Amino acid sequence: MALHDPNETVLAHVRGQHRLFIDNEWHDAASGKTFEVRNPATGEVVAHVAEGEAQDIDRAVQAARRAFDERRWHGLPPEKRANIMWKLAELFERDARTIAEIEVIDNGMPIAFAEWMVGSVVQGLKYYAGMITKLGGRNASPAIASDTLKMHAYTSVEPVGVVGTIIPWNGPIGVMMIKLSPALAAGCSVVVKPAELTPLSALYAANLMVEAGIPAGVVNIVPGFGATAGQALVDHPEVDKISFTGSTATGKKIVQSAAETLKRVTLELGGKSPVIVFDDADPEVTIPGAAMGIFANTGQVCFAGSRLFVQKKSYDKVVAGISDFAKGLRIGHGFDPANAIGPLISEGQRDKVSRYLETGVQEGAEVVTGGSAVDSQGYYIEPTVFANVNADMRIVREEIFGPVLVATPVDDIDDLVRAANDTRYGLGAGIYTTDVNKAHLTAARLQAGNVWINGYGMMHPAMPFGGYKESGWGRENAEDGIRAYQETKSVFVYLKG
Ligand code: TXE
Repeated sequence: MALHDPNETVLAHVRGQHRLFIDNEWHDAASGKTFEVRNPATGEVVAHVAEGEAQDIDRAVQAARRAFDERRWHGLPPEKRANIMWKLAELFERDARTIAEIEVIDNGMPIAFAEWMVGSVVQGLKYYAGMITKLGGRNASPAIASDTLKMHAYTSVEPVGVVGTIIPWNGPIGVMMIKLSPALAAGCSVVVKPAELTPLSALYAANLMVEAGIPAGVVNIVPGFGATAGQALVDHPEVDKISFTGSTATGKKIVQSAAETLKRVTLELGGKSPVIVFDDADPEVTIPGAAMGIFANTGQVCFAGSRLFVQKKSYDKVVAGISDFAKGLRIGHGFDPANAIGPLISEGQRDKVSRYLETGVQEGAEVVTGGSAVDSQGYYIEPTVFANVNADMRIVREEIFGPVLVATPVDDIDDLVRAANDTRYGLGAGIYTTDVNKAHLTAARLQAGNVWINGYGMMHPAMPFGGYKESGWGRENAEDGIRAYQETKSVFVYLKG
């Protein structure tokens, strides 16, 4: 099969030297160590990247601290910062194809998915660039007075300081920028720790930060492993805030460590999101919506709709429809636009998902379609639908993070809601119905930070994104998103007389 050749810029970047980006300069790791990065579509090593550890994280944090204390970024007039962020958005737009192709090589995702993700980065940067000139505090109106005391009081909203962001591998540039855009708009300095499996797009973006005119030390990027680089960032006393996206287990560890210095923490964690289909749902909307709700990005999406609940009358038809849809999805390299399902990120993740497929069968679930890894050098797994499951099975309770859907027939709205909420997670939920009344009543009862009706996974910078329960703390995007990178100060002025 002839594949599209990546453009020259992509090849030059991937094959180039990958060092740590600190204070707008490139550095080797203090230890001199590097680590390998593989293309999950082929299993080949495509790059070697400097491996940051505690000493490098310290260097980056000190650079971020200096930039913050010297007010290099938040001391600039808001219009100037807005212009720089807008320019950064335009640079992402200019290089969108290049960044998308880097993601295909590094993460394995289909090119269309990568392009959508870079588009959402541009949208988010422009949204927050626009917000910078509208930020401000408020007055206690018009003056606070009692018989004995008169005063004027106001709040000022300030950047929280130095932010450490820890990024997963499933949407590398998208997740990095959903954190960086509001952090920059708030005026913070940032140290980014990309995922060890996918550091390449972040390092490409570093050049765009310099080109846009972001001052030295405001954005620093230190690739490395979680237990060393990530943990050092969480432990560092000069870091004021940690923003993390990743597994719930690591999120809990981060909270425990961050408690030592009482850092502010935002967490976007795992999910086992339900998708509810009522008898009156429109199949033309429901089948592709529910199928791509789980199979997009090979199921490696925090809000993947992995548990399907269908009202009994429609159950067989909907499960058969989604299974047929799954069979029609072409599996293969992300550069071929005909392929809808890319590889999983790593051999380890492929093996983990394979084990879940075996567990499902052992637990007594029925494989309706898929069920196996694909015999290939890349880390591919067939889109899989399990039926005949019950609420206690591991494949129903645990986040698999692969293209695996579990389907359950359910009676009425009360059962649907009860079953949907029967999880420790609460990130996303889908509802398919043509009855607008039922749609809103159900949405109100679901314990999830994001509810999608007659579609799945829509996101927008103006809409807060985050989870209930063990899916996280706080929200990204919108005004909630920037609040995560701000402190509020109350200022009181005594008025004599
Ligand atoms: O995740 P981790 P992993 C789930 C998914 C996957 C599983 C394991 O089920 O199979 O997690 O993946 C950094 N201090 N999700 O091991 O550990 C790490 O270097 C500070 C779902 O990749 O959460 C990486 O940059 N940082 C999830 C980031 O955390 C630490 C997306 C994520 O890695 C650290 C990813 C530590 N002690 C995985 N340990 C989603 N819901 O979106 C690790 N890291």
